[in-house]
Amino acid sequence: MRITAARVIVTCPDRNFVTLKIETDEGFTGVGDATLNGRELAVESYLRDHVVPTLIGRDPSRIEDTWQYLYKGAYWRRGPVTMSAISAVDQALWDIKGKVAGLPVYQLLGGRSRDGVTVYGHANGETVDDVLAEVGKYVEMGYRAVRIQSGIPGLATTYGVGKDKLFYEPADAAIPSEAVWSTGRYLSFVPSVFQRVRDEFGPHLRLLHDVHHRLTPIEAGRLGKSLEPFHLTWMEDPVPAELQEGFRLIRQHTTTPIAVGEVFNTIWDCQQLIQEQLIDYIRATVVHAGGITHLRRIFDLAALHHVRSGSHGATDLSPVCMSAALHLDISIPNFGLQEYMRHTEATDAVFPHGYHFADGYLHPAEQPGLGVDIDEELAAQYPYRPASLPVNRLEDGTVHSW
Ligand code: CS2
Ligand code: MG
Repeated sequence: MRITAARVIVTCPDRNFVTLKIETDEGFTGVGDATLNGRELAVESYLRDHVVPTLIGRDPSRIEDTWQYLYKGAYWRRGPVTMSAISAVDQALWDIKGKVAGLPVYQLLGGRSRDGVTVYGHANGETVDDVLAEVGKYVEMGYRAVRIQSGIPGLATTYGVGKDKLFYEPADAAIPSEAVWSTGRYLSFVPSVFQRVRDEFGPHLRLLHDVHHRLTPIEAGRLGKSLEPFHLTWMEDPVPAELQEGFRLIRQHTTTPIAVGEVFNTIWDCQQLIQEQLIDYIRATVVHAGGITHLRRIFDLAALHHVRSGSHGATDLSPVCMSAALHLDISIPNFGLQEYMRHTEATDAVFPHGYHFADGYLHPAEQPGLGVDIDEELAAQYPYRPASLPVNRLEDGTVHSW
């Protein structure tokens, strides 16, 4: 079998997505997500101008070889643009392999290790009362784990607290909007939010919180310690992770579990964090971390060191990525949690998929391959719209987030 064509499709059904579709001479096709929030067209160009020409004529069954060719062959290794492009090819080749075998991809990865993929949703609101009402809705829908984000008194906006609820989208303007941040106001307020949530929902609902890289290690240690009475499942992205050893300081001060990795794109971004057991959950995901082939390598390393998976699953990761993520989630031994922010109806229509939510779990598609596709005619009705993630400043105007 040979690859005969590959197309990069950019579409904006309520938000931008970049998708690679590969065709073969035997009629099998595969899809891969290549969306990089706010930098979509950079990946589109990388794929169209530099990757697609090298795919034509290639044997689609050679997944590992193609991964190594694109990674080592480029000379310029790593980085989110490169790794998202490689990931899209990798996903599409796994999709084709599954279709050729007549099996869902999770069967090629060793089969099920569990019955369903436990997911968490996002309860966020401007006030604690709004947050409590949102948590109630998620509990009603059957969720077993909920991420809690609240507006902070004295701050006009807070990243992670959107106007929309189920479909919250942080990329909001062509030129980035700017928000003001105060670590002092944040640290003194957050514990009271979790106190109210535990008071109302009891000890068993799993609770999570995302710090969005806003703190230093010692500040994160203080936050983790102040949240210990509310036994969170995890405190996410407490500090930026370029300096992996920074996490040692957090670990010395708190038993609140730590999750990190949504911006990671290779195993080298987290090898120290994992090997020194400085984190509890690794949040890298298929689209930004080199596809199923490379993410499985990260999860295998994590399994040796008591670290579980907790893949990123915000709305900027398309249903193609979610499909691929679920095949990994259901099969690996050290699965932890999967983030699940629901896509809008328009997005779901452009990407028909076979996975479904029931009783707090996502269930992977049972069709051969990834079990997801792109409706190209419908996609063409939603042209690209520039949108960027916001920039954060301290009250004195300093650009923040370390
Ligand atoms: C967040 C995301 O889902 C999360 O954990 O951190 O909102 C993230 O900021 C966006 O996906 C960035 O594209
Ligand atoms: Mg996050």
